[in-house]
Amino acid sequence: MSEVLSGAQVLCRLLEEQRVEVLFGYPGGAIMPFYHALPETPGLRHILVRHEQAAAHAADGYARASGRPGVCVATSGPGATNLVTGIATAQMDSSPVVAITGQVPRGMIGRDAFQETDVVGITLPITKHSVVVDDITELADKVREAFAVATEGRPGPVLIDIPKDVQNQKIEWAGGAAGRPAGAPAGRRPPEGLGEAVRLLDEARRPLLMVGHGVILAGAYAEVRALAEKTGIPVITTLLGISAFPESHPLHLGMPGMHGEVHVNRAIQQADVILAIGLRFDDRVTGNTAGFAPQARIIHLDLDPTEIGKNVPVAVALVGDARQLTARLAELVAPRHCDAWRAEIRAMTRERQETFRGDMAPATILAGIREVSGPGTTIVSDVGQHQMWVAKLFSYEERNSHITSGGLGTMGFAVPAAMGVHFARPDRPVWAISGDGGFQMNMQEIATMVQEGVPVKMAIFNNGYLGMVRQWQQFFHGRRYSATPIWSPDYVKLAEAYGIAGYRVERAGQVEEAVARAIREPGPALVEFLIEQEANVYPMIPPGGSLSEPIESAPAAAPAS
Ligand SMILES: Cc1ncc(C[n+]2csc(CCOP(=O)(O)OP(=O)(O)O)c2C)c(N)n1
Repeated sequence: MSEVLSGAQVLCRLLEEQRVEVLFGYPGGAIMPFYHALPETPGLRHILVRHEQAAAHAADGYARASGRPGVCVATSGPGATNLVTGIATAQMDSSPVVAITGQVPRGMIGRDAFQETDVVGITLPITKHSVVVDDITELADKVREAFAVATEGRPGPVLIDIPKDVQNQKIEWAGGAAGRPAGAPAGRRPPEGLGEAVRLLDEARRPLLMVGHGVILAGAYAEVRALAEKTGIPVITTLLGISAFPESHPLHLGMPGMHGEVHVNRAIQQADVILAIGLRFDDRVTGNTAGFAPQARIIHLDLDPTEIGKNVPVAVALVGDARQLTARLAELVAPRHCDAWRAEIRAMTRERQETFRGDMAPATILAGIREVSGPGTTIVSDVGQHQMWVAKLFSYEERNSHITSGGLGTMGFAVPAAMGVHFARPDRPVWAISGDGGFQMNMQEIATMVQEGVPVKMAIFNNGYLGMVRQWQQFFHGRRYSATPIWSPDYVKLAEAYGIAGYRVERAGQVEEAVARAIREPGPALVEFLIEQEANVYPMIPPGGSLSEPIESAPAAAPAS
């Protein structure tokens, strides 16, 4: 049976067909037909954000937490351009976001019409795929293709731009008869290197397993663990690989790179074989690649062949699904222990150098949150010093329980992304942890949470500075704190203005009670932690430096060059 529907109505049907449950968006002129049709589809829950950037981050958070595509919607022009940072964030971290934008009517395109921007042009370099729907007859194929492209192979964002008159065009619609385009991933190279990889791993004396976001995306948790346990190879988790492997596990070493622990980076520098699964050797992980892992032969397992050899030379490439390939490796490698090597690494471990004035050490705050919130809590962090503390000082045991913007390093990510995480896992507690800078970038989303009853708990690590930039100024610019002191409103009063509970914590003894009260609130709640203003993150590999040369304490003040 067929019926005559508008493009906007067809779009709603297609979203239902793709099993979309929630959309994050903001209306405007060029997307009005879609918003007119939306209430006819009660299965689609729309969350009205307060800024389109937040819609994209929320869709991204939803996608990361659920493994399913997250959807955001905006109008043309400023609505569409406001999505851009969120789309780029999703692209850098391989997150399947589908962005739907309204466009001016086809007859107006190219005439500098009101609120016209070439959003397809703008987003081409930051999406997997970006298309205009030129006619209603193309709508179904293009929407289905968008969902397929976003999720298949290495996930990533896709943008569909739909002119207003196409949303209003009519078509005879016979339901989901038109099949989903095959969308088979491009020919994958067979894993020729499997035998060689097994040989290298079996013969290695100082092997390491480095685990990245690809392990979470592929759900290869059990396979990675089986491989590690069969061989005793120590496991390093990158920033986006955190929570791919339980941190209390005796084989877990920690995070590598710019703010990685000394023993982790030293182990990399000493390793003779590194098996890297689902990671892309970001410069924050490798430091200066010329000095990265100088003794290691690298086995790189990744779904995306273009990642192989991009940043570091690779001895063996394994291109394909992390789950299947890791399972094969785990079957084929010889059982062994790496006790001597692990003892060597233990001997490289340094006492933490950080000292905090007062008792509001980040570790104390995070321990309080962990203690009171319990297992199953998802931590969504923002970008800066607190992001590194949250990565290193919280023990992640649950799979995929740590979410952050790694590749783009987008301040303002945490609060809206945490909203998306809540919709993906409504029964589990979610904390958004931000600095006072990043929080002020998207704090308008408190209103969204109040309106929609989203019980995300927000923590602000308030140091009165754009802390990470201030730290660089302290270390590398002779303490010239240019444009980094940052004023904040009274967050407790801000919370009050939004009608939510807000707490200020100034002493370690207050942490647990404030956290417990925030958790008891049925809706959103906010806790501000006043931390030492000039606390630093240690150790630190200076930008462009080698992993062998960490800074472990503040340099004496010297004039900037
Ligand atoms: C959108 C955006 N603008 C600028 C930066 C550069 N940046 C990186 S960390 C940082 C400071 C963050 O300060 P805050 O949010 O207070 O967190 P803290 O480092 O103090 O924990 C800045 C400005 C960024 N990453 N993202």
